[in-house]
Amino acid sequence: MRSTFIAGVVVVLAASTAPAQEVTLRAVSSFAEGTEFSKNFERFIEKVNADGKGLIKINYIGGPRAVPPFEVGNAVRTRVVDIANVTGAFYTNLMPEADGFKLNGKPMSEQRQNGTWEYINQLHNQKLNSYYLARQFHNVPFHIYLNKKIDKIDFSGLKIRVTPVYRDVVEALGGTPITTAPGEVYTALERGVADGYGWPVTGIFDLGWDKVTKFRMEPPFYSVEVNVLVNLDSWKALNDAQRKVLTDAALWLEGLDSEKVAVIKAERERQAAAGIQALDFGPAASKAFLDRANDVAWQSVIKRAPESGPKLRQLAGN
Ligand code: 173
Repeated sequence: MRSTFIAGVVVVLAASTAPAQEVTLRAVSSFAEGTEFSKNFERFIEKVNADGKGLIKINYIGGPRAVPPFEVGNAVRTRVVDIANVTGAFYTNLMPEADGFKLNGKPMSEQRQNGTWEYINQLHNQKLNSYYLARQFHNVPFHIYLNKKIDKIDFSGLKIRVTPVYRDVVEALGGTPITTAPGEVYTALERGVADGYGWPVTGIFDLGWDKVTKFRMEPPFYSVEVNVLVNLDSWKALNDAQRKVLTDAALWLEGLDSEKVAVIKAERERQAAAGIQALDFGPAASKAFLDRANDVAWQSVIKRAPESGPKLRQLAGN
């Protein structure tokens, strides 16, 4: 009793006399820990914790076991977490136009200069009560992976696992979309619930999908976007020095995209070595697919976000 009381007094004194308080931010990722789309965020956390010693610290809670992927946007909006690594495809319920970010594959250095970052930051301020700290993977495209061979780019009769990223194009080409989180892809393929799935060119080995994948359809399309968002109240509560640690680390994180050129090349070779066969229908069919994929995606974004959709398209220039 007596010793507990004394310990309590000591703690209170220590807290009130501490000079500059180190702030701790709680972080989650919408992708599994240690996998392709979490790895650079995890390096970012290490950097912030090293560079920000005594000023700012990130406490990484983890991946989808902590917060389900499609709820991460809401968790950062409501400050259940302070910082999140999440793709816009997972929070289209709160921001329909987030589906349009995949249609801008310009480097972030350019997007920060031409007003795109600023506009997308405003959207996040308003709709997600968050600050758009960084966007990663602008130079990493998506593919449709299949277990049934097709002889032209037509998904009629095929059930394809999607997120909002691939839904419109899969439907436009006659497929039946089935939405799942990444954590359910393996089982859906193993059980034949899905005949294929959408996913970036990288990362299929992380969860063992190579064992349940036969084909990768060409061409690659769109542009991966995984964002680092900070709850806006958490952001405003930081001082300038703390914000600088985060901003400097964010620019460094965006710069890591340059590593992806080599990673993509190695990944395609690894897929071939694992027996995953590329289905390539030649330049004309590929161009027709890319045009269609671009058109249906913009139409869908503009329909759901009549004000911001056209603005995003103008900024993307496609
Ligand atoms: O397929 C997905 O789950 C998805 O939409 C996505 C988005 C960005 C990176 C990886 C996957």
